[in-house]
Amino acid sequence: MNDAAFRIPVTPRPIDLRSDTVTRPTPAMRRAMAEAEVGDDVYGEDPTVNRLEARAAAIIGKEAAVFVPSGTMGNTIAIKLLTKHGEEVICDSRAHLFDWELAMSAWFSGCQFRAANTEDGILTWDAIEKLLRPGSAFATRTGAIELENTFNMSGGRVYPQAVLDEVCDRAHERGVNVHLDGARIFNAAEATGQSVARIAQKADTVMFCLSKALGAPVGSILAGPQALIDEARMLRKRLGGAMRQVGVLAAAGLVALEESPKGLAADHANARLLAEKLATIEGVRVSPVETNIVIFHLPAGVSPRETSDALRARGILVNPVNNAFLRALTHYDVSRDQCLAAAAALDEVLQGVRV
Ligand code: TLP
Repeated sequence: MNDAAFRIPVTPRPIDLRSDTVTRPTPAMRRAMAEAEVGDDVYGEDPTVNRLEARAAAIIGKEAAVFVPSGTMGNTIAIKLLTKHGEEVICDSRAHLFDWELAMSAWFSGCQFRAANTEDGILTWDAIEKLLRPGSAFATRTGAIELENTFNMSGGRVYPQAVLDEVCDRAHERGVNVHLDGARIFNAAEATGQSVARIAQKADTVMFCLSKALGAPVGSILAGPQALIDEARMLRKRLGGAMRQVGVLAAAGLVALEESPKGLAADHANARLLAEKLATIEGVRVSPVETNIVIFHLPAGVSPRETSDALRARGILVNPVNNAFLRALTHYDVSRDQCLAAAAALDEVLQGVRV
């Protein structure tokens, strides 16, 4: 079959900036999926999954890796692995794991979260140290620290490597584990020029998503020491996340791992362009853009929900995060021109509001 067979016709879509999760698989992914060699992965017999896990472990620089259906499941398993029931986990108060995963980690691990407020999602050792608890007759012990890189809700901010390294080193001196939610770690690597392995080097476990900026249709990776990943397989099964001939998905993940990082520079340039244009609109305030996420505030009194609805009517999808701001993400299914069109549409909508 030639490439054209894998170019699935789709009805024209709006300019979708709601997330980088909305991408559709590339022709190369669809071809790999159709041709994937498969087996029963619960028996460890799916050769494509085995290849993906080995390749992912090598790229992220950990001993072993396991393919999980979602980032949420990867984070959930990591917290369970790194903590004992009843311990605390320190994270940022806007961390995905704390704010957007329906308290799943607390539910599954029996942990309580001690969340710190930061300006930009970057947790420093100074902030963490104040919240650490060694465990006593009166206060439960801190079992793990969770860091998110890039940090979603501050606009894809990248951890300075020295801050990340220091948190891991100091935490380990205190016998505390560190989990890195690296859903978009490849964006951090693109922004800093560091390898993903160097970024994740000192974290005990790292989760990254194939299905966000890398564009695979499904799946995330949880990586860490072999013994922990062996246990992670058991926890994945318990959560109902062990799949059978899942090489059809892993095949897309392999293409995403090898090919998609090459496109991230363009996504970041588009995000910067979008931010630049939005910032020229009267009353719009844009957070600093380091990767592919643009967070912007509207002029005082203008509703993010109503603005989102007005943009939708013009074929532009952008989600309000709350009553304060909206979030737009660039990815390989949006072009430079579509970013310009989105900014122009917002300008038009806000002019209507001002009249
Ligand atoms: N993030 C999604 C939404 O859930 C908000 C998005 O559109 O950005 N960690 C981080 C940092 C994430 O941004 C996400 C998803 C996850 C974990 C969870 O991944 P999934 O959706 O695969 O469970």
